This record gives sequence, C-alpha cells and structure tokens, in this order.
Amino acid sequence: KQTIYLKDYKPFAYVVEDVHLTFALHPTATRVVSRIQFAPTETADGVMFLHGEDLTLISAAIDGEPASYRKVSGGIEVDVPDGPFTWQAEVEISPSTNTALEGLYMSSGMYCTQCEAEGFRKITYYPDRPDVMAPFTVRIESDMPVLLSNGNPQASGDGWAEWHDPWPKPAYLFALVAGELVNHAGQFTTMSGKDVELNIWVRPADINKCEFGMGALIRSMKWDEEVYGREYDLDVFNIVAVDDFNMGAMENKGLNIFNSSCVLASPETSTDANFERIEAIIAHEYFHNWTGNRITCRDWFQLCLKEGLTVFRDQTFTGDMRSHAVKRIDDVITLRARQFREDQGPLAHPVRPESFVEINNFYTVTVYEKGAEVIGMLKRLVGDAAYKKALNLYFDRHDGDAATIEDWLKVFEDVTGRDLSQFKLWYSQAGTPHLHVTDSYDNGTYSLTLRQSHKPSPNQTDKQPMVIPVAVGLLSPNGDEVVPTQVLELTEVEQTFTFDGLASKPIPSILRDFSAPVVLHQDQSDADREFLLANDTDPFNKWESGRMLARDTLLDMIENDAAPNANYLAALDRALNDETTDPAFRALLLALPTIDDLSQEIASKGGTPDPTAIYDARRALRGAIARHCGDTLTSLYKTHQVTGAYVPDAETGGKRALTNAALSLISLLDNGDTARTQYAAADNMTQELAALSALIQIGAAETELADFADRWKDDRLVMDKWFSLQTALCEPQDAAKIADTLTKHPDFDWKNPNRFRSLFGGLISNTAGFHAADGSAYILLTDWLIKLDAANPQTAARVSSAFDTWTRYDEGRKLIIKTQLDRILATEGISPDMAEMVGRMAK
Ligand code: B3K
Ligand code: ZN
Repeated sequence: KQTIYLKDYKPFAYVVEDVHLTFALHPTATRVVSRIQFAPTETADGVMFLHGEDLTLISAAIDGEPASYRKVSGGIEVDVPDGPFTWQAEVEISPSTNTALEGLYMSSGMYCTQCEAEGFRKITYYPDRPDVMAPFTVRIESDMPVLLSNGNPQASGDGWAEWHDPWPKPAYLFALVAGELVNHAGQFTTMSGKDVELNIWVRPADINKCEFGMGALIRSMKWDEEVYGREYDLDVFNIVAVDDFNMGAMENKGLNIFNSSCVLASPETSTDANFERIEAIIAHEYFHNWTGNRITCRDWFQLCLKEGLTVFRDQTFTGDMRSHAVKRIDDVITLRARQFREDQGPLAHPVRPESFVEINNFYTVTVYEKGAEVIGMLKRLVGDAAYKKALNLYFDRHDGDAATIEDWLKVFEDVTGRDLSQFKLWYSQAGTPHLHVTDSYDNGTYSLTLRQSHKPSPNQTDKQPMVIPVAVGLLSPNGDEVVPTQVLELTEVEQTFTFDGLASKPIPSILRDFSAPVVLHQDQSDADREFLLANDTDPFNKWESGRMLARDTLLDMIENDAAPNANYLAALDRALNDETTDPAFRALLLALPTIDDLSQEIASKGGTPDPTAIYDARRALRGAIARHCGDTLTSLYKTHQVTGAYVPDAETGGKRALTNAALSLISLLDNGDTARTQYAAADNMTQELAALSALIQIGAAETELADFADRWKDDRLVMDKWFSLQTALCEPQDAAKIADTLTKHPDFDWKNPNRFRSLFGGLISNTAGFHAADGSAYILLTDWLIKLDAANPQTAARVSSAFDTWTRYDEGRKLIIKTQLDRILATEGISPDMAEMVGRMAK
C-alpha cells in the first residue's frame, strides 16, 4: 500500500448527483446493486476511478450498455461518456466471513456496517472519499424483521424496506442494519417544533439497558440547540447497539451505530464511569450531525476538523451536565497519560498529519484530544462572544461542504480580524511544547518571564515558536486573589509580563484550567504548592498543586530512595478534610500519577525509567497515605456513603468515587474486611467493582472473582470487566501468566474486540507487569497481535501502540521489544495497518 500526502490532494472529476442501492442480504452471498448518476466536471478526461475492495463484480453498465473497465489496484477504471451518465453495477460480498468488521459484516446474528474511514469500498464500487457527497436511497431485502438505513423511512413491505436520506453525504456516513431487534422508543420536539422519533435498537435481552442512553440522547439534542443553535434535521434518529465493533461508536447520518459497551447501561451492570462515558459518547455522535455530517472533511488529513471540534463540544456538554472542574481534571489526566505519551514517542504526529498509509491508524489521541485542546485555546484567545459568532459563520458558510482547517480558521479571522497564521502551527507542528516560567518581585512590581522550547519529533526537527495562551492569576500570601485570571499570550520564544501595584510578592497560579497543552516547568516550593492546594480559586491548579507534590515525592522516592514527603502527607490529609470541596474533587486528589506518567517524566529528563522501582515507590506511597490519613479515610468512607436507590448522577457518583478511593487505601490496612463487606452488600456495579478491585489489589479476591464470574457469566459486558480487572490489577510478576491463562478461558472470544481489549488492555495498563524484565508479556502480546492481525487488522494495529514507549527503557527491555517488533514485521501477510504502525515504531 502506498503513502498518501496532503499536498497531493486533487478534487474528484465527477459529481455524484444521486445514489440508489439495493441490498439482497445473505450471510455469504449478499448482492448489492448500485445505480449512480454521475456528471463530469471540467477536469474529467473520460476515465473514472472507483474504489472497490474484496468485491465480486457481477455486472457493470453505463446508461444500460455493458461498461468498459479495467481492474486496477484498489478499484476499477471505467471508460465514461463526456456528459452525465448512469452507472449501474451488481457485486457480491460475504458479510459473515468479514472478521475485519469494516464494510458490511455480521455480529451476533445481525447485519451491520462500519464505513468510516474507507469501508464503503468493501460494499460496492464508489468514489469512496469524503469530498464526494450525494443523497442516498436504499432498498433492503431480507427476512430479518428490522431493516434500517440512513435518513427517513420511505416505504416497506414484507421482507423489504426503503430509506431515503435527503442530505448529501459522503459514503463513510452510509449505514445499514438488519436484525432481530427491539427498540426503546423516545421522542424529541425540536426548537422549531418538529417532532423527531428516537429509537435505541438492541437485541431483546438488552432492552432493559436503554433508558439511560435515551435520556442522554435527549439531553444532547437539547444542549446542541441551546448552546450551538443546532437543530436536528430528519424525522427519525436511530441508534443501534452492536457487540462486535472496532471502536466506540459511529455517527452515520440518522443511524448511529454503537459498540454495545458505549450505549447499554443499567445500575446493576454499569459503573458510574460507564454511565458518564456513555453519556459523552452519545453526545459526541449526536453532535457530529452538524460537526462532521452537515459539514464534513474535504480529505482525511482534515480529520481533526470534525473530531477535535466534536470532542471539544462533548467535553463542554459533560461539564455542563456534571462538573466543569472535575471534567477538566479528568480530561487533562487522560491528555497527559495518552497524548503527551504519543507526542514523546515514535508515533508522534501533528494534529493535522501530512501523510499516511492507512488512515485508520490516525484516529489518535493527538487528532481527537489535542485537536480539542486546540479549539479550546482558540476559544480562550478570541473570547466566548467571538467564538459563538465564528461558529455561526462556520455553519452558515460551510453547510453542505467538505471543508478544511483553512476554512475553519478563516471564519475566526473574518469574525475577529486576527491573523491566525502563527496559531495554525498547532495543526502542523507535532510534539508537546515546554513552557518555562521564572518570576521576580521588586518594589510593587511582579514580573513573570515565560519561555517556550520544543523538542524534535519524527520528521520535524526545526520548530517555530507557537501562540500559547497562559491563563494566570495571582494570590497574596494571605490567600486573597489579588489579580484574577487573565490570559497572557506568549508568541515569542521568551516574553516578560509585569503586574504593578502589589503590596507583597504574590504566589502565582500559572496555566489555570490547563489553558494550553504544554509541559509546565516552574520552580515551586512545597510551601507554595501547599498554599495553592489550600487556597487557589482555580480548581484545576488547586488539584495540580497536590498532583505536583505527589509526583515529586514519588520521583524523590524512586531516584533517591527518599521517604515519603511528610509535608505532602499532611497537606493531603488537610485537603481531604476540606468539606467545602466536592467529594469528586477529593477523590481525584487520591489518584496518584501512574507508573506510565512517572516513566514519561523520568524519560523526558533523560533518565531510564525502571517500571519495577516505580511500582514499588507507588506502593510505598500508597501505604504511607493509608497509614498517615487512616482516620480521615475511615471517616470519609463512613460519612460519604450513599444510601437509597442508585442514581448515576454527578453528586452521588462523586461520593462513591471518594469512598471507593478511600476503600482502596483502607484495604491495605484491614486485610480487605471493609471491601469484602461492601462487595457482599453491593446493589450496584460501581460498589461491587470497587470492592472487587480493592480485593484484587491486595491479592485476596479469589472467592469474589469466582462468585462474580458465576453471577455474570451471561452478560458479555460485565464479563469484559472480569477479564480486564484481573490482568490490570494483579501483582506485576503474575500479569503475563494470568493473561495467558485467561486466553484459554472458554469465554475468551478473541475475535470480539471488546474481549480482546479487555484482557490485553488490562495487561498493558498494568505497566510494571507489561514491562516485566523477562519480556514474558511482550512476547505474549506479540503472539496475539499476530494472530488478531490476520482477522482484524484495525484493532490489532491499534493495540500494537502499547509498544510506543519502548525506546524509553533499558537495553535489556529494548532488545526484547525490538525483537518482537521485527517479528511482527517479518510475519508473512501482515496487514498494511500493522506494517505502518510497527514500521513507525521500529524505526
Ligand atoms: N468517527 C468515528 C470513528 C471512526 C474510526 C474509523 N477507524 C467515531 C467518532 O469519532 O465519533
Ligand atoms: Zn467523533
């Protein structure tokens, strides 16, 4: 497969005016008839290329006459007339043997599709590129009782149904579902008074897990009207839950298809975290209706145009539904753990990449989460009012377009008169910028000097200074905020900002709300951190101060064999007792930096992280916190228990988060007595799983693990948790062995992406276990990646990124990993997906 470059973009030479598809469904011999109206543009030259993969072509005609065509790599070249013409083709495909889960495939007896990015070409011959948009009419013939496609239902009868989608769309938004499904119905009246029928379609056994998702959908529809002025545009909105799915969900026009783990929920089977994630994903896919579907991407290099913006929108939505402070902290934890990690390694790439082999490999945290950070910075720089104006202009100007990042930035330039050419570097320059801060105080004037630096990234060595919005507030030593938050714009390598009229040297709170995705370096004393942890009005920096104390004591313990910092333990105890703060916030104070976070930190200073030593230090610090804060933890555990029926809301969820964070530490001291009691009494999955986790972490969960498997053996989503907890939370030295044993469990259905990711995702997250010095986990994962790649390249390639930190480690580990990467590359028939990912890592 060849490399595609952004700079080579050329528009398609034909316009697609209308698409008619007829599907005669059959597990191994589905027939697809396409009737497509094409019209040439000025650049047409009589030969039209259509993508097509794994298709058996039965017939092809142009205006009713047999077509003249040649099969070429990736599709066919067709000789076409000078004027408009009708292309009609019939192909045969085999959904039941499609284990790649891309195109039309079968999952638990139902037919479903996944076309983004380039799956439609596995359904029929077509210009499968996002800048070709057309209205679709679809006829489905099947004896399945429920037949769904995009748009509005048009007609149906015994064994067939027809759907019409009036909104021109690219092929990647096409969807079809056929199955023995039942629906949880709902209704929404839009702001202009149109009634929309809502449905969540599931297998009959799951019908009691739809209510929460329906509520989340309705909240999303309302929010998008209120906050972005965006109304829904069809008579129906359907969601379908599918068990075998390569990702979380897919925003197909009017017919969203979801991984069942991202839509099905009930208090007995889902945790608070599951509920919050489901609400966010339903919102995300719904929000794509405007940011992605009505306005789509010109080409796949522009992916962040829809994904960064839609993530930004769903993050704001979750903040509005729950807590902005807690959501921001959660998002930054993820950004640093995953995106900063990506930036630090061989897979680093810009938010808008410039080349790819397999686009599915670029649905990354950089495109999504850093893409969302870029939108957040833009909003902070122009202000809320200008952001709103710019978005309205974007929707007005580009509705129905396949747009670019240039189009997006232009609306902001037109609305604000600002030149955004330097800001645009956020889209083209890879890597995480470093921000260095020094300060001084002299005679009433406080000066802050900000300096930016950039490390090289793959294929990018010389970097330009970027526009970095740095939100800053100043506190006086008595705790008053003397300078409220203001945004300093760092545009040069180094700049000094001054503040006059201050009676004494202030304590600065820098990068409030994490106003830019950078690594902040500042000389901060323990005393300043303790002060900010107690007094900062910015919740992010309040949390961050505690985080930095925890991080530095861990680094000191790892690097210098130091004892846990007593100042930190005392400050943490005080913060935990501060009843004016949200319990969810206090739960976050108890979340220590992970082993991988600490490895990243050590590596960025030029050191070589030792996962085992880091594991030991974390364990020692957890023990010290449990002992030092024991009374506080026990009392929080008692006083914050939630009573009454389970509700998946932020308020009670925050209390459960706090008591369960306490439980995990209390269990280090009481041999699991409290956890065992909680497990036995639990009437919801949040409490049950927290207790089980605490017991696994102290190696005392044998009875409960058996009980759990016995009670939940018929629930696939709950059994996914059972698989992942064991590999994630066991002692590192047992991890590879436990994972290997679990692969032999009769319920380890490795072709199901959720199950594969549960077991191996758990193992990978057990950092000290995954990086066991003997390489046992590396070898096990590699064996399974090679096996999975033959069936499902997309998921295999995605999981292979577990190795992207390999150059951080010592020679022994590096040698074993490099051997595994080479082993993958040498495997006969390796997929282009895997070859690209592993090739980039092995370089
Ligand atoms: N747009 C899809 C992701 C498609 C991934 C293709 N490999 C889901 C989302 O971002 O909403
Ligand atoms: Zn998305």
